[in-house]
Amino acid sequence: MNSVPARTETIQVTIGDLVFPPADIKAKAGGTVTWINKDIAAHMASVRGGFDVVIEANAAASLVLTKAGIVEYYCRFHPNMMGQITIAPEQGASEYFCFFIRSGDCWILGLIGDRRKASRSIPASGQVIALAA
Ligand SMILES: [Cu+2]
Repeated sequence: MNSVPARTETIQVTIGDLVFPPADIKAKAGGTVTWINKDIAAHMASVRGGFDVVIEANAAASLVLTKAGIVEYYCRFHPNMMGQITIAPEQGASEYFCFFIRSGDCWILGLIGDRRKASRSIPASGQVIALAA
Protein backbone atom coordinates (compact mmCIF):
# COMPACT_ATOMS: atom_id res chain seq x y z
CA MET A 1 0.00 0.00 0.00
CA ASN A 2 1.13 3.52 -0.74
CA SER A 3 1.68 5.99 2.06
CA VAL A 4 1.39 9.78 2.04
CA PRO A 5 3.38 11.87 4.57
CA ALA A 6 1.56 13.64 7.39
CA ARG A 7 0.63 17.25 6.68
CA THR A 8 -2.04 19.71 7.69
CA GLU A 9 -3.42 20.58 4.29
CA THR A 10 -5.95 18.66 2.25
CA ILE A 11 -5.09 15.09 1.37
CA GLN A 12 -6.62 13.88 -1.85
CA VAL A 13 -7.85 10.38 -2.62
CA THR A 14 -8.88 9.95 -6.26
CA ILE A 15 -11.28 7.05 -6.58
CA GLY A 16 -11.24 5.05 -9.79
CA ASP A 17 -12.07 1.45 -10.70
CA LEU A 18 -13.61 0.84 -7.27
CA VAL A 19 -10.51 1.54 -5.19
CA PHE A 20 -9.43 4.28 -2.77
CA PRO A 21 -5.83 5.07 -3.82
CA PRO A 22 -3.75 5.53 -1.78
CA ALA A 23 -5.55 3.16 0.55
CA ASP A 24 -3.39 4.11 3.51
CA ILE A 25 -3.01 7.84 4.16
CA LYS A 26 -1.50 9.86 6.96
CA ALA A 27 -3.00 13.13 8.13
CA LYS A 28 -3.06 15.48 11.08
CA ALA A 29 -6.01 16.43 13.24
CA GLY A 30 -7.43 19.62 11.75
CA GLY A 31 -6.56 18.50 8.22
CA THR A 32 -9.00 17.59 5.48
CA VAL A 33 -9.45 14.52 3.31
CA THR A 34 -11.02 15.09 -0.10
CA TRP A 35 -12.27 12.13 -2.09
CA ILE A 36 -12.60 12.71 -5.84
CA ASN A 37 -14.79 10.13 -7.53
CA LYS A 38 -13.87 9.40 -11.15
CA ASP A 39 -16.17 6.38 -11.33
CA ILE A 40 -19.65 6.37 -12.87
CA ALA A 41 -21.08 4.96 -9.60
CA ALA A 42 -21.53 6.81 -6.31
CA HIS A 43 -19.33 5.73 -3.42
CA MET A 44 -19.22 6.29 0.31
CA ALA A 45 -16.48 6.67 2.87
CA SER A 46 -18.04 5.19 5.98
CA VAL A 47 -16.88 4.18 9.42
CA ARG A 48 -18.94 1.81 11.52
CA GLY A 49 -20.32 3.94 14.34
CA GLY A 50 -18.65 6.98 12.79
CA PHE A 51 -18.84 9.19 9.74
CA ASP A 52 -20.72 8.59 6.48
CA VAL A 53 -19.53 10.64 3.51
CA VAL A 54 -21.38 10.24 0.19
CA ILE A 55 -19.21 10.81 -2.88
CA GLU A 56 -21.42 11.13 -5.95
CA ALA A 57 -20.23 9.99 -9.37
CA ASN A 58 -17.86 12.50 -11.00
CA ALA A 59 -17.93 14.66 -7.88
CA ALA A 60 -15.88 15.29 -4.76
CA ALA A 61 -16.60 15.28 -1.04
CA SER A 62 -14.48 16.37 1.91
CA LEU A 63 -14.19 15.61 5.59
CA VAL A 64 -12.34 17.55 8.30
CA LEU A 65 -10.45 15.23 10.62
CA THR A 66 -11.13 16.26 14.20
CA LYS A 67 -9.15 13.91 16.39
CA ALA A 68 -6.05 11.77 16.37
CA GLY A 69 -6.32 8.03 15.90
CA ILE A 70 -6.52 5.34 13.26
CA VAL A 71 -9.71 5.27 11.19
CA GLU A 72 -10.64 2.37 8.94
CA TYR A 73 -13.31 3.23 6.38
CA TYR A 74 -15.13 1.44 3.58
CA CYS A 75 -17.77 2.01 0.93
CA ARG A 76 -21.28 0.93 1.99
CA PHE A 77 -22.18 0.31 -1.67
CA HIS A 78 -19.02 -1.73 -2.41
CA PRO A 79 -17.80 -3.21 0.89
CA ASN A 80 -14.59 -4.48 -0.72
CA MET A 81 -13.47 -0.86 -1.07
CA MET A 82 -11.48 -0.06 2.04
CA GLY A 83 -9.08 2.60 3.24
CA GLN A 84 -7.28 3.71 6.35
CA ILE A 85 -6.41 7.14 7.74
CA THR A 86 -3.75 7.51 10.42
CA ILE A 87 -4.45 10.85 12.09
CA ALA A 88 -1.63 12.35 14.14
CA PRO A 89 -2.24 15.04 16.77
CA GLU A 90 -2.21 18.64 15.54
CA GLN A 91 1.25 20.10 15.13
CA GLY A 92 2.54 21.51 18.40
CA ALA A 93 0.24 19.33 20.45
CA SER A 94 2.05 17.74 23.35
CA GLU A 95 -0.55 15.06 23.98
CA TYR A 96 -0.36 11.61 22.50
CA PHE A 97 -3.03 8.99 22.67
CA CYS A 98 -1.98 5.69 24.19
CA PHE A 99 -3.60 3.18 21.89
CA PHE A 100 -2.40 -0.10 23.24
CA ILE A 101 -0.58 -1.57 26.20
CA ARG A 102 1.84 -4.45 26.11
CA SER A 103 3.74 -5.70 29.15
CA GLY A 104 2.80 -2.53 31.03
CA ASP A 105 4.29 -0.27 28.36
CA CYS A 106 2.24 2.29 26.53
CA TRP A 107 2.65 2.43 22.75
CA ILE A 108 1.72 5.80 21.35
CA LEU A 109 0.78 7.45 18.12
CA GLY A 110 3.73 9.70 17.28
CA LEU A 111 3.61 13.01 15.46
CA ILE A 112 4.31 11.36 12.11
CA GLY A 113 1.89 8.55 12.79
CA ASP A 114 4.48 5.94 13.62
CA ARG A 115 4.56 3.88 16.78
CA ARG A 116 7.02 5.08 19.36
CA LYS A 117 7.50 3.63 22.76
CA ALA A 118 6.61 5.97 25.59
CA SER A 119 9.42 6.87 27.94
CA ARG A 120 7.38 5.71 30.89
CA SER A 121 4.75 3.13 31.61
CA ILE A 122 1.18 4.04 32.38
CA PRO A 123 -1.29 1.64 33.96
CA ALA A 124 -4.22 1.46 31.54
CA SER A 125 -5.14 1.98 27.90
CA GLY A 126 -7.02 5.05 26.79
CA GLN A 127 -5.12 7.58 28.83
CA VAL A 128 -3.72 10.72 27.35
CA ILE A 129 -0.13 11.30 28.33
CA ALA A 130 1.99 14.39 27.81
CA LEU A 131 5.50 14.10 26.34
CA ALA A 132 7.91 16.60 24.88
CA ALA A 133 7.45 16.81 21.11
CU1 LIG B 1 -18.31 2.33 -3.67
